[in-house]
Amino acid sequence: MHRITVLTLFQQMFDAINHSIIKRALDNNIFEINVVNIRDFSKDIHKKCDDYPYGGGAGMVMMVQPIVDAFKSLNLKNPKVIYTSPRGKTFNQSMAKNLASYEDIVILCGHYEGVDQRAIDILGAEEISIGDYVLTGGELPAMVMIDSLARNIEGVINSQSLEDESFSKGLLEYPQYTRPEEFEGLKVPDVLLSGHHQNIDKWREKKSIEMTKKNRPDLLGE
Ligand code: 4G1
Repeated sequence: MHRITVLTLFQQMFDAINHSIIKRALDNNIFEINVVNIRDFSKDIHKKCDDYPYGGGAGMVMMVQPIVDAFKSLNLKNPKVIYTSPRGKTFNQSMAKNLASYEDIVILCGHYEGVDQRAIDILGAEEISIGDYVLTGGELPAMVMIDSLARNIEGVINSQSLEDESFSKGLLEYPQYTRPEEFEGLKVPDVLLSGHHQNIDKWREKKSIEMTKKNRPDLLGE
């Protein structure tokens, strides 16, 4: 069984995962998500987990002791440890596939100005970012990574839908339609109703290439 442990100050944010399609896989014991509240490991009477940065500057830094104690309490043998961070390499599908190969993953979520560097060093964490924008914490990035890696675990979703996805071909997806055939004067393209599978495949590939040229020319090396 795959196990993902999240270290966070905002445990309730992870309730959202239990309402996603990943829920079925959790119910089937394919993997388990263990959300640990770093605050439970604070030694401060007020459960304080952040402090002023050495050297000055704005904001607060998450303290090393509660994080390291939370991690040690897990008693994991050889986990893959990730720190969600704008300093990391940008997360992509091949990283999602790679993470799905680990039995034990720990994800540390930062808040405020981030965590004390010694926590990253002691946990041996790899820094991974979900993209270039400012966020208030690493919880949403952690959930993005969990959703994405979980669906690459054997048995979570059917293997055909995994193969069919756009990233496997390096192109964006073609447009999809479902019933009705006409809505507010807009018709489904004739070819999709033709039953001619070769023509349908050709049309879809043409649309994929058009879409990729328009929105993601970088995927075509352009
Ligand atoms: C400098 C974005 C700071 C943000 C430059 C993607 C962003 C974690 C991520 C920040 C975070 C840029 C992520 C910024 C993230 C400590 C807690 C860092 C929140 C924090 C572009 C705030 N992928 N951001 N700093 O957002 O954790 O994983």
